[in-house]
Amino acid sequence: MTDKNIKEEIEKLRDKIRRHAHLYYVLDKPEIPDAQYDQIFRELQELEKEYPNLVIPDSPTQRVGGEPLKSFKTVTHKTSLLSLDNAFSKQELIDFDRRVKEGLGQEKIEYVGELKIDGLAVTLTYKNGKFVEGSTRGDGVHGEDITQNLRTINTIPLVLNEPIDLEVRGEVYLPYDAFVKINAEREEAGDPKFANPRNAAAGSLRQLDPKVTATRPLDIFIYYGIVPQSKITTHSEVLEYLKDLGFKVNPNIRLCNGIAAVEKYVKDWEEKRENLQYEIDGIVIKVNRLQDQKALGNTSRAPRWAIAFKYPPMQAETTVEDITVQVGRTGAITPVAHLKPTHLAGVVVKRATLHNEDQIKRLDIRVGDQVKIQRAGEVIPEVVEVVKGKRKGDEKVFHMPKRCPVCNGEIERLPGEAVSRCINASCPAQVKERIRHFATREAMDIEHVGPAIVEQLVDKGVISDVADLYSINKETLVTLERLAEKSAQNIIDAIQASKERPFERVLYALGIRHVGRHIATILAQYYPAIEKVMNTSEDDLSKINAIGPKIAASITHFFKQKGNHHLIEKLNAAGVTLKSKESSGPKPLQGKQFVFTGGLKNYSRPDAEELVRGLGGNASSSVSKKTDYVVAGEDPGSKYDKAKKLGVTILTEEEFTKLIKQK
Ligand code: 1X8
Repeated sequence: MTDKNIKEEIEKLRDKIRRHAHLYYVLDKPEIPDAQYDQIFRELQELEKEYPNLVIPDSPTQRVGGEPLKSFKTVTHKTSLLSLDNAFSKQELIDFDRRVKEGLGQEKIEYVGELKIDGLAVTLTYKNGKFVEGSTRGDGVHGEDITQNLRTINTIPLVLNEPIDLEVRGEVYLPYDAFVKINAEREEAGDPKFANPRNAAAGSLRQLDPKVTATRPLDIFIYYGIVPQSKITTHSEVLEYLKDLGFKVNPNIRLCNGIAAVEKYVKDWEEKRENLQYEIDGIVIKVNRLQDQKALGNTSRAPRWAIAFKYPPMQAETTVEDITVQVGRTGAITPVAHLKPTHLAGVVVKRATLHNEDQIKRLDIRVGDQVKIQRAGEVIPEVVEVVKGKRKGDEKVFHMPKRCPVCNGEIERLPGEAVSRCINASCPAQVKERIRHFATREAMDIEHVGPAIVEQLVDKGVISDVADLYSINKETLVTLERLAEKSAQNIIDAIQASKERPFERVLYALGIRHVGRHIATILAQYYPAIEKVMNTSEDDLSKINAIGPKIAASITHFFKQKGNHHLIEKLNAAGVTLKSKESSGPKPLQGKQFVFTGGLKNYSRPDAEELVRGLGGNASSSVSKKTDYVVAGEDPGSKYDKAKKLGVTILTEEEFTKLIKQK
């Protein structure tokens, strides 16, 4: 092939991929099987690998690219992104309609009704049909440049069907199923869960590393465009045109002739919204004719030609069929309501947390009650109210058990605490939860050792603590239900491999209350061996900025227990890593000059400087050409500007943590 032919071949593949990606992601109507699409995609990747000079940024293979950013650039929006006025009642809708009619001197107005997506507003700029910049709404005047992250969203076209200049606005969101999955992973990893899909989407868009964003299946609906098309006279035509250009526009749009039709649309979606695969918090109503929009204009905050009707939080009514308690890893007893299955916000709900004893008393929740449940952002819905009018009289008052339902051990509730706990550390429920936690990916990462295996091993008395894992043999494993010899060997190998996990993982895996991964990492930095952690005092621990009194007390409490001393001995005998790897040879930050500026969240200034010195580096207070790194915390001062001027590498606190963790 000649170079020209190859270039043509590559462009043909790109066009083909764009077309099928649009069919698949935007229209949800694929014409070819996934495998075939993957095949074409790989073909392009291979050609581009062979001819790297022909790679262009708009190629479908180049969505995830670029290095992690140090921070987001601020951009000034060409036209401000206004917010919307809200309406909370039918009357407020009628008032809006009256203002519009008076403003325009018309009898009846044609409106467009659209769903109000509960996500993050963004604006996308295209030049000559190419996506060149995307930013957050910010305060409406200034936003953050998140182009790299937006490029990873498959429903945002990198190239439009026409080579035009254009600005569009839309809402980035995370579908429920992706949200549920991400939170399950985070829970397993010991990372804090996102409270709702909106926060998860925001967190994903604010990643400095686009590779992380690319792992989150974010999506977008485009709802507004400033288009260079003189023939278009209405907003609904704008939306059609945006669709033709390749954008994803929400399909649930309705033309409403007059405010009564709008009311109907609002009412219809109040019920139907529960079946959507994404969260909406209301309806947006817009005057359809662009000329009318222009005539009405804006107030300083919001357009006069549009309004947002806000729905109340999503609730459902169902019956409490039973109340049971769950025993967690630390013995915490959580009452759970078992519900008659009901749809709420896109998922079938069968359980709701009742939090604790006091909450049940406060709301007077009884078995058999008709209750209102609400998913106010939380993943697990909660009971918010009992429908007392529907009581028949045979509902049963719930009493917290006096003894643990699993081990029959004593349950204790300390004064001032809301939580009751089973105080028997060898309670099988706790034991199982602790072992499960120990084996999770983010802890000791023991593949194949999931909840079902742990359940069997504990029930059969093969293991009763995490250290016992290391003495399991294959013969015992093959006696377990549904376990072939090959799988048994895999489990043994995975357990053995986990002995090599770094010390901070082990600290996290022990399951000390309030010690998540982050705290475990900090602990391992300050106390590079298990004896050091065991022998420290609450006072000493509290001197570390990230460790508050609650965490410090929990750590010392854990290591005061005889059983835990014994556990550590067993882990040690098994050969599990119980100290940080000695750095051999020159220290990893030898000779590096650090300057800290601004407030750090997880370290005091002296702590951070001490960490740097421990790794062979140096910390000083002023920036010069000799400075290697400036670590910029919150509200950095003039040192930050100076570093920028001198071209010194600037790190965020997160990047600093990453850097010292790598070393
Ligand atoms: C915000 C939103 C709008 C629409 C949907 N979801 C939103 N979150 C829409 O127009 N369909 S408009 C809007 C705004 O102008 N602030």
